Amino acid sequence: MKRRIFILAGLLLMLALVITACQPPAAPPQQAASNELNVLCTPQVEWCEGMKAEFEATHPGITVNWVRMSSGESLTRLRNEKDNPQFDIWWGGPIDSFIAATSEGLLEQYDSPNHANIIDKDLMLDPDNHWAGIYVGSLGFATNTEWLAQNPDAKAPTSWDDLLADQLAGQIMVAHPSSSGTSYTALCTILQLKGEEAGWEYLRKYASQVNQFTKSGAAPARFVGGGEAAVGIVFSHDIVAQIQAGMPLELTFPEEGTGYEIGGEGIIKGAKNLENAKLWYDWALEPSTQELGPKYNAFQAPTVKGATASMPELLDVKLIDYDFDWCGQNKTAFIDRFTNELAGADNLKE
Ligand code: S7P
Repeated sequence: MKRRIFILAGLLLMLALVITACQPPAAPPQQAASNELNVLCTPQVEWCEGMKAEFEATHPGITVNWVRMSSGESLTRLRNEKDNPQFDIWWGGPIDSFIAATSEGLLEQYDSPNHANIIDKDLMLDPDNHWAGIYVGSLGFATNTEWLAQNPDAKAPTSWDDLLADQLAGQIMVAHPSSSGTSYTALCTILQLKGEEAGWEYLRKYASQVNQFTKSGAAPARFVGGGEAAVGIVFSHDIVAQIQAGMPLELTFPEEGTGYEIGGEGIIKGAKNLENAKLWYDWALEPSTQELGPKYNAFQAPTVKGATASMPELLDVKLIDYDFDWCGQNKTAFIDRFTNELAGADNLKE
């Protein structure tokens, strides 16, 4: 009897061993879903704040922390934090900087299902899915109308060459291209319109007309509106925002053609809250999200089908065939040349 029990116990043990061996390997311990998202936000503070609130309303479990930084500052920050990224997603600012960031390995690839919404994928989507376009805006000139009234022989500029007039010596305000994507868009526009050699010659004269280089691209519209200079070079939607806020400004465009931006977004390589970053990225490519801009005084045109532009006339001007890839790949070299040969930027350092 004892022997039979012994054999039966042995068989049961063997059976248990066989069953265990056939089990699939145990799943790794589940990571707790993160409830945070750190956004590097490059547009205006009001829009960043609004987008935080809108996203949190759509995703109640996630808290968005954001910091507003100009494009050049953002790029420097991402380079410095490459081994320990503090941001999960970069939202806004011209794609020239996203192209530069991609070539430096700072952005994660993400094939969003909402890429299908994009109007023009050749123009507005990185072929390797490191960034996508989320808005479009054109460069314009903001002229103080009180200054125009006090200078009856002057007129609001309608050409890049008008900026070099003696009357505007020390009266131009623009951001520095090392910190600002707006200003870099202007620099690269000039190089494309005039060709490199004549472009750098023009930029030397242009830099000498400048009253002050600001850190942020939209700031000159406020300063010019406040009478600190006569003309600012700013994205037209930022000029409109200041006009709507009551600033005495006239918006004009250069007749020979103006540059434009595609504002981008991209997930930071090594993002600690990757799944939440993907949620934001997808959400930013929804038509309803892109129609939120005007609620926060942002009048850029959308990049996705089904979203209506609030001010389509801002793109209904002569635009140059802006080469984003060329401007993105040469960003560091062009900015170094501008800073070393034409205008230092020490006063803009933190
Ligand atoms: O205000 C919105 C906006 O003009 O800001 C971005 C701008 O380039 C960021 O500022 P910086 O020039 O200081 O980098 C634009 O992408 C956006 O349209």
